[in-house]
Amino acid sequence: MANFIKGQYNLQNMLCDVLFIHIPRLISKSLTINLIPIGIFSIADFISNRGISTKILHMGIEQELNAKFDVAGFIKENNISIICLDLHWHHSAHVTLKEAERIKGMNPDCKIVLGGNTSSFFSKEILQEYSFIDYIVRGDGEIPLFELVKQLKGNSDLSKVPNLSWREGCQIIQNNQTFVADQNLMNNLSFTNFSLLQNYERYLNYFLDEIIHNKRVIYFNCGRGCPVNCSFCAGSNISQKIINNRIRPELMSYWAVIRELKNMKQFGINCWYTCFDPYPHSDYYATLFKKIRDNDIKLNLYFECWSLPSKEFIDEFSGTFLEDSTLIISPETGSNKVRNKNKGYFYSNKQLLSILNYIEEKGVNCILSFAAGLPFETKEDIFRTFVLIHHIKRNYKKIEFTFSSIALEPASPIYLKPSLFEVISERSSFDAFCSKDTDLGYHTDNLTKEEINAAIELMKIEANSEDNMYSPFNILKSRMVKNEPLNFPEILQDISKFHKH
Ligand code: B12
Ligand code: SF4
Repeated sequence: MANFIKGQYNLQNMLCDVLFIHIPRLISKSLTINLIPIGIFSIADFISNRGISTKILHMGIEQELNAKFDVAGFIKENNISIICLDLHWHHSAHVTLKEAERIKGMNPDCKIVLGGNTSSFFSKEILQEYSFIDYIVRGDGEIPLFELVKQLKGNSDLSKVPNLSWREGCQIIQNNQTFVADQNLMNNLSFTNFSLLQNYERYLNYFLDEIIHNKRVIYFNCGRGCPVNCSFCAGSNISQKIINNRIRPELMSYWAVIRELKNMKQFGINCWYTCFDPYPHSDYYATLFKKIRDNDIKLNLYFECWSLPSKEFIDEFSGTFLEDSTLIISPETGSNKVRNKNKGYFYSNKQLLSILNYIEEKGVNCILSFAAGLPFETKEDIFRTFVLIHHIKRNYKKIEFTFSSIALEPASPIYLKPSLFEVISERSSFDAFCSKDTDLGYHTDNLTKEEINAAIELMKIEANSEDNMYSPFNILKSRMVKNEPLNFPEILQDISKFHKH
């Protein structure tokens, strides 16, 4: 706690058996891989409770605090023998492998373990092509990593380690994926043992500085998995089956969630962000929120809804959390047809507007998230998104917007079967995700990448523009009326010219 109060950052000598390292990647203002996967905290806590000394290091934070910090040299100096790197988000594949190679070059005797969604999905390809990676833990990592460390320190029978991919001579062995964290195990995991992270104060303050202002935010989900299949999502039911061998979502018990929230408060966290809503029509959260009130836990909550929230949910939400709390809803498109074809949980524009009325009535903050370039989406469908944004902008006071493109994610339904979704994939192997460039990785039968990106830029302008003849909505509307083509890149260029002058 002293560290928290004084805000000191320092890197002590770290004598530990297992070091987790997060290699960040800052791609653009809106896309960074700066967060450590939440599951790293639970694995690190799990193995350290079983007698394995463990630390977590965020390479970006260390370099921010000491520009000369060199992770490979640090490992050598501290003689650490097992290095765990998360290769969860594909965007960081390139930088993670580059750093792994440097670490191995300087520390030939250390063992490098990868884990996380992307490395789980491409485990065979990675082990075949990158000799400096020793092991990959596929899917949930708690028991497999514990068993791996035990074997490495003992008699090295790797065939006993569940979920492990490894090399025997030139052969890649994929042990059975028998470990899937269930409710019982999850209830006993801690996601909030931040003291395992070196200089955790800086990490907890990252959002204070960068994203959600004036808040110490922490991400935490009350379970794992998803029952539905959104076309673009690599956390969908079908993807979870492939990556985690998880068939259905698993939810933590209320008492375990309450314990974690109380722990958060001890670290001065005043904002909980969650993106886990597998059963939107159940009363799981309504009941949890009542218990949060009973326990007098005061927090802001940012809640990503996987469908539309019900009125009961909104009542409980607004009656439980502090005033900056926000609901994030992702209609993605203004076209009912496109939403129906792409989202696991469908709702119509009419249902959306009706619940927005209630959200406004209750004075709850709400952010709507939109995209462009979804499978089956035409330019006219994108115009419907502008119509919806325009309508909401004019009729609702508190609703905000966010816009982003949806990249091709490995193991998502569109990655697995692009032609079924009329998508032209530009990435079908691990190497394709390893390039330094990160773009959408696909285009569709109806839209080029340039058109998708321009449409998103126009949406951002629309959200902030006055309702005059130069607004993207009005320009698109007039083109529709005159039956002129909706050329998003050209319109974007014209509007930019207008802004310049
Ligand atoms: C919650 C969530 C988030 C949270 C992240 C919170 C956090 N700190 O982890 C938020 C909302 C911030 C987020 C952001 C992003 N996310 Co996200 N997210 C999810 C979501 C909904 C659930 C993930 C989760 O909670 N898993 C459960 C936790 C407990 O486990 P875990 O962290 O995965 O770790 C376990 C295993 O993966 C494994 N493991 C992980 N790392 C390692 C390392 C080692 C060495 C070992 C042994 C094991 C291991 O063991 C852990 C414990 O068992 C999934 C979709 C889904 N339904 O699963 C998408 C998902 C993971 N996200 C995704 C993406 C793309 C992103 C963004 C890049 C989006 C963007 N464009 O900005 C950013 C990246 C942010 C960053 N790194 O800074 C993709 C990943 C696809 C891919 N293969 O790359 C997914 C699958 C959704 C999708 N769109 O397809 N996300
Ligand atoms: S609801 Fe859709 S976007 Fe959310 S995790 Fe499930 S499949 Fe992914």
